Amino acid sequence: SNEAGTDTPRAALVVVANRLAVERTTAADGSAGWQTSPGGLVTALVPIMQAKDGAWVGWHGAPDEELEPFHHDGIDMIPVALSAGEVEEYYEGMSNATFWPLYHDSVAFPEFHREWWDAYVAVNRRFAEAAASAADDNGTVWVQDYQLQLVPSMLREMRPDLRIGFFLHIPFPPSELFQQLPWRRAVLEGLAGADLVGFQVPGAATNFLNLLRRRLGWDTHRQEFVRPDGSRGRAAAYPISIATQAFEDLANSPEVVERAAQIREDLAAETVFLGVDRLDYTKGLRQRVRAFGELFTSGELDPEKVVFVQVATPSRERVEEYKRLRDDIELLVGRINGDSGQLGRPPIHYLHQSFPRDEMAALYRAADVMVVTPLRDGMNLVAKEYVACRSDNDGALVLSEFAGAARELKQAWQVNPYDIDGMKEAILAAGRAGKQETRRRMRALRKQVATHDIDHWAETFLADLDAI
Ligand code: GDG
Repeated sequence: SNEAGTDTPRAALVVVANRLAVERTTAADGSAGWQTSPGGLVTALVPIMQAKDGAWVGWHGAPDEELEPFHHDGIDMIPVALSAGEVEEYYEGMSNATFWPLYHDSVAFPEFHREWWDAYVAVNRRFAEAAASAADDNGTVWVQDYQLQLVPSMLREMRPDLRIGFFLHIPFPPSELFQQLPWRRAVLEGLAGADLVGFQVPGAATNFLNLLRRRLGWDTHRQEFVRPDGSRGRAAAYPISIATQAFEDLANSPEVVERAAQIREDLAAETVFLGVDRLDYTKGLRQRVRAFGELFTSGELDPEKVVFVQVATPSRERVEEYKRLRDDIELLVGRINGDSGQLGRPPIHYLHQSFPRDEMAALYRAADVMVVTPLRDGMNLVAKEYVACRSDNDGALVLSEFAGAARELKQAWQVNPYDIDGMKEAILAAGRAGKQETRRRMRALRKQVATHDIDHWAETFLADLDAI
């Protein structure tokens, strides 16, 4: 049966995300095609969806283009069209210049624009409609992330038969910050349309439940909330993870082992520090680079023996704050290399590029110390990937307390990224730690990441949603 009366195939499990699970490819002969996206979420969900007759609703990445649903890799892909104006207002604006900074402790100033909000509502409705016509009777819909916070309640209204899950990949802020949002009520009601609202850490679920109680006057009882119509939902933490085994296997492949050795040879350093982040102001790059700059200038890190490699993957380059960040970082790095470098030996190797996964694995393998110091981060997968790649049990992790991952990766050298002196001490301590201590810590970290991988995350969430 198909209540919506469309030709779209009806799926038992529908995932709704800003982006579709595929990317465009161009073959050697110039013909266009699709390939499954390499990201962790897609990799984890594809087998589940193949087994469950799944459909994926998302934007295909090109503005002003309407596409028909198509089948790829055993999954029905349902493209949602966005106009160029909507990309600006719903995606770059409301999602990435309002929600993103607001939810990350307002480390950059969130902008509030009513036109952006209107576009956000309209686009969320379009995604909800697409999901409503894709889902089979009594099916399950799993909505992903901050771009689509209104979809759960919209969908609930359109299709009360559905089981609806929502997962927020980024932090959910304390009420003092959230309450700045002019559309706070709509967002809370939007999320609470889900039967299960998942967050990265328990504190985020608590923030959300507190807001439902104080702002909307709803009853809550532990993880449960009661909507005005008497129906109930749940909010809880499901810390996301990585395909641990796949990363480990990749890191142990002969090509990656060889490439890691080559990187060490090229860098010709006793100690290699590494940072890998999207170039984003939440990642604490300004503070991190400053800390390394001071360590190199003071000689506490010897620029003749130590290098710091920072991969800063290009990101959201049309958003103003990101342009500013890039300029700041490049000025800082240039200044430090100018002050402390020698011919052929810059202390900081800064790469504003993105690399294939095997190159990332080789870098992880080659680094003595991984430095992950976000000012605020929902989880941070880079920290987990580094751990997964160290089956040699070597390597030290410096990790911000303000990454969701800090709750699980307790044996890292944890730092407050706002405390530059504290960060410098931790960087030095991690760099100087003896093999025995490094290995003791790495073994414990590896145990955590091995037993809590992305399959565990997806299965736990879907099982809990199913049990509601
Ligand atoms: C959001 C939340 C949460 C980066 N550069 C390259 C590359 N990457 C890959 C990393 C990693 C991923 O991108 C980044 O994930 P993170 O978790 O570190 O950060 P966000 O992008 O901000 O992700 C975050 C996550 O969602 C999941 O819920 O953990 O808190 O902010 O996998 O390896 N990969 C390749 N080349 C690069 O140059 N191949």
